[in-house]
Amino acid sequence: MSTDVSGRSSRFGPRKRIPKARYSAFGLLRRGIAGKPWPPLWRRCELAKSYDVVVIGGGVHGLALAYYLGRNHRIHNVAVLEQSYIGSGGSGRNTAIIRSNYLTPEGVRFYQRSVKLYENLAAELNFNVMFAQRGHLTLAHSDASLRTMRWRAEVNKLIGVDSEVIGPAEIARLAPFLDVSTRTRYPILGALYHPPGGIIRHDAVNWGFARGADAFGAEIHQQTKVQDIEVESGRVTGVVTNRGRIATPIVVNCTAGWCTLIADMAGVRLPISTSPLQAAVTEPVKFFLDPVVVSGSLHVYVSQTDRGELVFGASVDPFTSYSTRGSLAFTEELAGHILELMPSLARVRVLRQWAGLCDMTPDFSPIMGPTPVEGFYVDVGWGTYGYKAGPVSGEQMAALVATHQTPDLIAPFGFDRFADGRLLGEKGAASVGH
Ligand code: PYC
Repeated sequence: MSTDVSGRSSRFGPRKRIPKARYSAFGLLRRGIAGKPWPPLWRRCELAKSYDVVVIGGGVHGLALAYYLGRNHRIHNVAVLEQSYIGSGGSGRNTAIIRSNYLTPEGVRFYQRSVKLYENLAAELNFNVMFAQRGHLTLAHSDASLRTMRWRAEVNKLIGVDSEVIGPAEIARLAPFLDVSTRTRYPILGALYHPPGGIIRHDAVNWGFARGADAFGAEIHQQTKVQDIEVESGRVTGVVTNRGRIATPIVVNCTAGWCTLIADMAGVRLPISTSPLQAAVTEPVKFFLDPVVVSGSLHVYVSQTDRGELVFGASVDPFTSYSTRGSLAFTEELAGHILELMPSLARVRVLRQWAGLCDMTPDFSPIMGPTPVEGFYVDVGWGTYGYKAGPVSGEQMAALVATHQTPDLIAPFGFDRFADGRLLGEKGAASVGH
């Protein structure tokens, strides 16, 4: 008899897969001619009385975890609980940038694996996630930031991640609309160029993982809010939701924005504070910007979608809040900084702005792994980096849940590092200053 994740009775059977309609040009043609609609991506299920694993949070992390539990470990009796609709939190609010040009060796290795998984994700999930590896430029406007770029480039290269420091002439070749003259208030001295970086269609990633997780048996429960986590004699026994109680030996907190509130329910206090991060999108314009452009000193980043819209972001708001509303102060400041970089955008109109919530840790690195409460795991504290890590954290957390062994790739990010003083400072790899 095989053992289950709690090491008790076995309910994990052989690999199980619910057949899904295959997406292809031929399939599209066939259904178009026959007038046959595509089936729903995932099932709607009644909430069961118990699950082997309960994942809290229906964003890319929770959905990827459910997918890899089924795909890699044959753990199918899984519920993903989402208080709203899937991808309604950070997974649908981020600016969709993917990269692995981090500062610490631990961070670079981890995100390197994530980029690899993202590269193959469309084929893996049979879902077009539109990953466009158009390159990523982090501009340096001072000697100090140029020094950090060189440091990042060296760490990246040692680990096998393609990054190098380039000068203004090469920057102008890659992004001709940037003002690389020395007449500006913050002249561009150089940049960290990271060719594998790019942008992705974040909703497609969420839906693709949801469909994949469903195919491996996981149940996705939207509009299901966790109200309490039951702990007896130091171990998890169940979860109370607005739709009833669930018995389970394993709960994984994959939430962003609400991660401290969920952890508090299990009696685990996280060293995290939550702040909004705002973003905006313009009307579509003719395609002119290939790479993602980031300026830490000017606190902006910009990319152009395949449809031509410019997507902008800035640093996190300088206060803690759960608000996801945009503010005029953000738009004004953003516009001022963008025009310093690309004066020709002066007449482009902003269509929409919004905010997501970022859970900031003291060292700007996430917290992944077990907690002092047996059966209660966390995959939280992603700050402004969460979306880049969706597939890899799902894959690695699934291995941890299934084997009770912390995989090497995530071992440095454990909850215990704060007590042990093993911080992993990734502030220098943030897109913008904080
Ligand atoms: O780390 O690349 C990044 C990023 C962009 C927006 C938020 N984080």
